[in-house]
Amino acid sequence: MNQYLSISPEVQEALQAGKPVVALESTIISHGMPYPQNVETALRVEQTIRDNGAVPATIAILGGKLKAGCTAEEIEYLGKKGTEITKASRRDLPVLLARGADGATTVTTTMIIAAMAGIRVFATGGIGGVHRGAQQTFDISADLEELAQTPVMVICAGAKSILDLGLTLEYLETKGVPVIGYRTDELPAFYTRHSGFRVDYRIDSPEELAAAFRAKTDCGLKGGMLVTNPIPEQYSMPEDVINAAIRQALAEADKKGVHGKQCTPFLLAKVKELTGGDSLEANIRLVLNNARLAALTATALSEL
Ligand code: PSU
Ligand code: MN
Repeated sequence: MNQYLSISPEVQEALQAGKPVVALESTIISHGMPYPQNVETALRVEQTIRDNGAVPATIAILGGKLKAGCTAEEIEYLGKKGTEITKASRRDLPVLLARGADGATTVTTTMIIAAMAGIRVFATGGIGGVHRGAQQTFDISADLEELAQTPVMVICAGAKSILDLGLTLEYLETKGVPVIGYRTDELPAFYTRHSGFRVDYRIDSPEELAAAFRAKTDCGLKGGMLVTNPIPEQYSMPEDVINAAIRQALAEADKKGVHGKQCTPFLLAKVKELTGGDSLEANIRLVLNNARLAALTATALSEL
């Protein structure tokens, strides 16, 4: 095992016994929600995974260690420090580790660490993708390249339309990443169930999700699989409200010249500010919904 990886005793024991484990990211804690709702949500997500028969592994970089499985105290620390903790993507790992620093893991780095630990299923809110205007800016999230090369199933609620969802799907197609709709034919757009874009396949059960992922890895096809699970109807937001907020956020980012790794956090924070508590509530609900599906899928996978 590599000297930087630190797996919690509970996660280690579960993996050795072949029990289901679900990875969780920490950028959503440190950068995605305000304190204390971020900590409360992270702990509720862990509990949801336990209630559905799996072991949660919240992933982060702490003191130069790649942690697979954080304690409640570590989650509190990640939530309280918030944006002071570096948002860590693939390119950030070498220097953070060499310095013994902390990092909040994005979808990319959570996949990397999950794969190192032997965790195959990961639940989150939304993934990064191809930004609008990427033809000029080249702003394409490293999450897409990670999905192309690292064998982890990512269960999310789609992607926010701060991104160019059409180009994001094109990129994933080129890279050979299966995009699955869970009980839907349409790519969900995070806060809403609809985007107008079709997914590659609709799958209706955790067992079939597990079987598809198993087939992919059995054939030695590299890379992950993207499962998009729509926000439950009763928590989804009115499309006009969310689209107006996204338009305004994009216009402000453009005016301020926001770019690079600040782009996604800026847009997410602006949308939240403009939609108030409603979007936070929707965000919490969809993450819990993904955690449940991930636990059931990890269980199905452990039984194959
Ligand atoms: N999209 C969301 N919520 C998030 C993120 C993206 O709807 O919290 C976070 C995730 O951690 C994701 C990262 O992996 O932002 C992508 O950042 P970037 O676009 O800079 O690659
Ligand atoms: Mn980017």
